[in-house]
Amino acid sequence: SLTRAERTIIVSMWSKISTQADLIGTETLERLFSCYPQAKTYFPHFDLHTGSAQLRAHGSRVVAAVGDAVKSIDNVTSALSKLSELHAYVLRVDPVNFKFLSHCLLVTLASHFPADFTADTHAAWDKFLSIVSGVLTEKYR
Ligand code: ZNH
Repeated sequence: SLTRAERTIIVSMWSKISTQADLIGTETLERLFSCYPQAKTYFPHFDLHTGSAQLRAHGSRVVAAVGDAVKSIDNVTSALSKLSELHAYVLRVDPVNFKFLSHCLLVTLASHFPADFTADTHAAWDKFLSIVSGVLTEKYR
C-alpha cells in the first residue's frame, strides 16, 4: 500500500490534474491507441480518431474514475468495486492493457506537469495506478 508521502503526492497532484481532466484523459487514450493499437479491439463501436466526441467522453470518464480512487485513496477497492465488476465480467479486458493505459497516463502527466514530475512523483503515480489496475482486474477468473 501507499506510504503517507506517496498519498500526499497523489492527492496534491490530483488537484492540478482535475482542472484539465478531460484533456488529460483524451490524450492518454490517444497515446494508448497509437502506441498499443491492439487496445482498439475493445472499442469497435467507437470513433477513435483524434479528438472524436466518443474518445473525449471516454477519456473524461476514465480520468474521473481515477479521481474517485484518489478521493478514496485509503479504500480504492470499495470506491471502484462497481467498475471492477464491469471490467471483469462484462468488458473482459486483457489485464496487460491496464499496464499500457497506466503507462500512457504517466507519460501524459509528465508532459503536462514537467516541473512536478520528479522521480518520486513518477514512482508514487506508478504505484497508485498499479493499485487501481489491480482493483479493476482482481475479479477476473
Ligand atoms: Zn475502462 C468503460 C474506467 C482501463 C476498456 N472504463 C469504462 C468506464 C470507466 C472506466 C469509468 C465507464 C463505465 C460506465 O459507463 O459505467 N477503465 C477505467 C479505468 C481504467 C480502465 C479507471 C484503468 C485505470 N478500460 C481500461 C482498459 C481498457 C478499458 C485498459 C481496454 C483497453 N472501459 C473499456 C471499455 C469500456 C470501458 C471497452 C466501455 C466503453 C463504452 O462506453 O462502451
